[in-house]
Amino acid sequence: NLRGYVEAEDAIHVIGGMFPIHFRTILEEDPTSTPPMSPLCEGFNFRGYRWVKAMIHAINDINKRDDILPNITLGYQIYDTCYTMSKTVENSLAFLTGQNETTPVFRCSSGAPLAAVVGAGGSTLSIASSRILGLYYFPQIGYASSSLLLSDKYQFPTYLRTIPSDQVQSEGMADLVHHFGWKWIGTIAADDDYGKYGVKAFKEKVENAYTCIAFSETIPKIYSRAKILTVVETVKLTNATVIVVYSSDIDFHPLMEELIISNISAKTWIASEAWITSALIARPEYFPLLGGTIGFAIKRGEIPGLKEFLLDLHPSKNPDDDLAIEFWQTAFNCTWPNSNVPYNTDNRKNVTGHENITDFSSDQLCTGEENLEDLNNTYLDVSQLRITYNVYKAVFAVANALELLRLCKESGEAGPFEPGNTCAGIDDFEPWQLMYYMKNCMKFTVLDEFVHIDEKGDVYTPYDILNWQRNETGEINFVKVGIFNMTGEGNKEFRVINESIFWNNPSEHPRSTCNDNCQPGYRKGILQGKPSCCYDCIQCAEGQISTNGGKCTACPEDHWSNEQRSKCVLKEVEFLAYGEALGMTLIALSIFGVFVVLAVTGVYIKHRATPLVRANDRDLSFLIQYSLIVTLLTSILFIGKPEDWSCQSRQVTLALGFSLCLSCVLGKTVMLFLTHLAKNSKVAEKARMSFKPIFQKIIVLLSVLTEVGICTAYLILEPPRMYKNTQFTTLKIIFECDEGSIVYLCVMFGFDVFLAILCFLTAIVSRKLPNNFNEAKFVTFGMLVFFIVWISFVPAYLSTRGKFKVAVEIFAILASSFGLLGCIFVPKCYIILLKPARNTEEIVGGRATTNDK
Ligand code: TCR
Repeated sequence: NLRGYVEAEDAIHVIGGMFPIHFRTILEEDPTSTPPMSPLCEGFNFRGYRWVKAMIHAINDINKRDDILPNITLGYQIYDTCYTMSKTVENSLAFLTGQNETTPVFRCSSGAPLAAVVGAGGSTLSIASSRILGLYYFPQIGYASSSLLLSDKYQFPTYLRTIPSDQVQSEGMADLVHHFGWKWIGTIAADDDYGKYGVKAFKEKVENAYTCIAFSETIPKIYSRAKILTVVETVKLTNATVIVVYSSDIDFHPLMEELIISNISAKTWIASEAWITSALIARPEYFPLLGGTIGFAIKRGEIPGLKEFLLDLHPSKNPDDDLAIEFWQTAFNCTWPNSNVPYNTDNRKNVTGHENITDFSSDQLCTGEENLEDLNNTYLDVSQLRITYNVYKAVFAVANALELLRLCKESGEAGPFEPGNTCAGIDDFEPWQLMYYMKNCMKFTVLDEFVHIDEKGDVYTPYDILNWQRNETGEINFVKVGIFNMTGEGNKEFRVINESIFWNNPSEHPRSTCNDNCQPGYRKGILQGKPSCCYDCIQCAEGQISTNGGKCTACPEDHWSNEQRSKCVLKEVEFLAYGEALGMTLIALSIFGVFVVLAVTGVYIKHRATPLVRANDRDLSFLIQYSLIVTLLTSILFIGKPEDWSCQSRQVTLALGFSLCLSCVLGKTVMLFLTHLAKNSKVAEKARMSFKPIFQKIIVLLSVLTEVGICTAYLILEPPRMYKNTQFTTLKIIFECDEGSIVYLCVMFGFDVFLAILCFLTAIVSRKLPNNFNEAKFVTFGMLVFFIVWISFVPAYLSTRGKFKVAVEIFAILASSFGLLGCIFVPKCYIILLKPARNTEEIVGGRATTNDK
């Protein structure tokens, strides 16, 4: 233990300090057979020793100054925590008793008054000591304890610190992880209040639906190789490439030793503040594993004169200074003559393969001539003064409070303390009185930096984001690649310069995901019992797509998914097109039919004066020919992409065409029928004679008008519409006509059928007329063809789909038109053209030519 009293003329106030000057205590096996003893420590911590020196340097600086605590000299009393809880508790009790005994008697009168304690290193230690010191309202100010727990002023009423809470650092780490899009992260925490609460805060901030924790391991506090190996195994097996380590360097170091043996590579380590610049970890031999590490470091500071102060050390200066001797022995690997200060021992089992207590001490004696300046060692490295700077600030914080306390009396004004608004005297005050100033008035300036410690005892200082890179000589450089500054809840600044980062990874910017993203066309499928970042990729269902491997979405109505389910493509449309073979054939047939009809018309016009043409009303014949042209041409309306107009016109034109045709035929057969009847009765003869040709046309007119009426009603009330049929198959859209009202359709065509039946009946009755050219017989044939075609049409129509349905209908139209054409006109043309001899009044039946007088 270091007790230093600066020579003083005036009052001496002692500031206590607790630092981890050693790494660990030597565990004793069997304490019951001897009186209990405080354990010894081993593993000299150069960094901790530098902190000690920084505290002493700060006190010296204050003592030298006139503007703060003039004429008052500060002293110090520093204990080694050996990085263990038991030592820390023991030290805290010693502070309170003022003795090296562990009997808690509050503030012994002997010795100088103790003002406050600076320390104690890690969070767990600060928590332990603060619980004891807090009982007496004893001010304590930490320089490295960053656990969130310490912000709780109910539990730790007298704890202040010059390091920001890990709440801030965890927030920064989460931002970092989100910044680089890492989704699958491992965490390793030291088994203490720093690691556990730090990782907890980190997890709370980082975990969401897209970011998951791959594993959470802890590093044992008491060295255990078996436990460390399980952590190594996890790191080896995991597919997470980003690992957050929340631990102090001292705890992380043994794990590092094992990790380096197991040849793990291509991981990116995220360092917490406690090991990012640690010389214990940042060693060139660890670079293959830890190169590219990114981490947070609190603000760096420069302390003038510290380097010289650190160099001002020699064991011969003070023979009682065991630490100086141990320092010298460890730094130069020699033994100081005539001293029994041990060094370089390692009593842990198995740590580096050595089973038993090991003493690495060398037989070489130290000469005292060794040159400190040649020493390349973390003790002398003043390039990364971060915690060291915090120590310096902490000492100034105490001095500042003391100064305020002193000024109270000096200013002569009323003080804050009950009763009677008194001030406390600088020579005799109670710790809680100093605590009053430490709590309420913590705004001061250290080395030109303004420091503000808030009511919770917390500070907010910016963090540097550092990246480990190797320089030419193979040493590790901590390159600043960004900053993180949080000045309160929700008020933060995060900046990283991606380009300047070195990655320890073959692929420049490491990615960390449990699974790769799903391919387009696939979606994420939950895996039972796994975190949401791990999933199966499942192909989207038909008709659904995913463009980025995320969600499957349904395609719009007239679209369908492609084979890969990566995009929606227009559905193939189906209709009977003009261009295709079937369509062209049908058009050709109908045009051919039209030409035939025109030819017949031509023949009729040319031979219009002949009896055969004049017989049984020439006008009706022309009308029939005309109507056949109409029906033949309507088939063209059925071809091509259906539109509303074509759907509406096609059936109606067809029905009208047929009704015209059939009514004209009926006009003829009625005449034949009457002729037939006239053979047998006088009355009928009379009727036939009075049946003027005009009546035939009236029949035609009435029939056509009736049909027009039906069609109009149909078109107005429930007209057909174009319709995209997507029900029938999912891959195609069938363009077809929705017929609107089936009832109207049936009535419309039913009327045609009715006319056809009438024609048939009248014709069949008159088929035996003794004529050379028996028109009735051919009409009967024609009607038979008509019926056969349309009767067979129905089942054919109902059993086909899509464009073939239309083709069937066109086919029926063409067939029936050709049937009528063939049966009614071809035989006549045959006679007119080829057998003109038979084209005479007698043969045709002169009486039939009544209208051509
Ligand atoms: N807070 C740690 C201890 C620690 C530390 C350090 C130890 C911090 N930074 C640097 C050695 C060196 C941050 C704790 O336990 O709270």
